[in-house]
Amino acid sequence: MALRDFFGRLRGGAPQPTPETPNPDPPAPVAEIPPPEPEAPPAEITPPEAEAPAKTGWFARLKAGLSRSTAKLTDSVVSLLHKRRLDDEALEELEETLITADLGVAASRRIVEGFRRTRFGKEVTDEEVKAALADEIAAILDPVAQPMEIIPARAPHVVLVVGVNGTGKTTTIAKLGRHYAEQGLKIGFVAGDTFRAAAVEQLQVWAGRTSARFFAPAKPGADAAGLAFDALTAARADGLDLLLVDTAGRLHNKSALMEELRKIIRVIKRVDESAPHSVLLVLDATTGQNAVQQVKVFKEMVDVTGLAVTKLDGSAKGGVVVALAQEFGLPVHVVGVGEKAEDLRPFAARDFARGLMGLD
Ligand SMILES: Nc1nc2c(ncn2[C@@H]2O[C@H](COP(=O)(O)OP(=O)(O)O)[C@@H](O)[C@H]2O)c(=O)[nH]1
Ligand SMILES: [Mg+2]
Repeated sequence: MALRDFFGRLRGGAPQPTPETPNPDPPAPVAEIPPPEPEAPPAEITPPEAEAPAKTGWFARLKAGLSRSTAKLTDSVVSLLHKRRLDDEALEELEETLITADLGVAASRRIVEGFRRTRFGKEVTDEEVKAALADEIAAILDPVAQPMEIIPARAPHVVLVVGVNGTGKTTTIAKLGRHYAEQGLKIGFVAGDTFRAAAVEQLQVWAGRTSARFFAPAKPGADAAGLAFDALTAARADGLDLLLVDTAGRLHNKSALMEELRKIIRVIKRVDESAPHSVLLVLDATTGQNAVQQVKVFKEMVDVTGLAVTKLDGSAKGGVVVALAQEFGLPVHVVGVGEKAEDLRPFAARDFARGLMGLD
């Protein structure tokens, strides 16, 4: 029986879900993975109306979260095209504006070509511009808006979570874990970022709240691969459904990180040849184009199966999700618009595109 839920498809052996829930060369130092550039603090987020239906509440939150990106994008596009005929010059300026809003060269070109085909020589109203942009963006996002498929019958389904430090790996593990625990799955967290004591403690706190089994390193800096091996062995013996494995985001250089991640995968495969079943790369939207660079770097290291994009609430660079979709075509499973567990949500192309353009 296939059971669909918010975050993805749970297949086979899911224990009673709630009824309603439907480029760089290898030796380059890791320092070359651009670190997040912190932006100014995010605008205040209005919490969803308690009475409002879930979808409306969530959409309002997404829209509020994207408001800084929306302002950056729509203000410039609207002032650019206001009462102006869509001629070659206007379209060229539109392309530049979209690139500036982090949509990337390829996606910006594609969007402008769409405008050229359908609206060349016409004068368009501000609302038409926004709606048309939202449609073009949704068309780019649609193929990548795919839920993460969790198959509890794999006992456990193993998700390896990778990404640069500070992007939100540990928080995302905690939020995903809580969600699936609520679906009735037996969860385990593996604190594979063994060098940072704070990272281990952070995950332990979440494990306590979630009633997840927690697998900690024997001592700080203990071998992450050994930990993953022991954790998966125990998880199989205990009949866990889902094992979420945290990893370090930065070692002293890129080849060390690659070696570590590959070693974790190698030893996991000794316990279950089909694992890891998902390799989730977590990206921080506030880093804009650096996120694009991070995908390139991590794709060279491991077989990334999908993306989570966090901190859309704090970013004016949410347009980068469009660049990621166009450039890599990797599934975007979930997006984060805040620090609370309910702020991690499945990625929906049309909602995101309309939210980004400030439309309802
Ligand atoms: N505003 C906001 N903060 C987030 C989001 N996701 C994670 N964070 C915060 O980002 C910081 C780094 O997250 P963490 O999970 O420790 O990153 P890690 O180093 O990749 O494990 C923490 O303070 C999180 O609370 C999000 O979607 N929105
Ligand atoms: Mg962490």
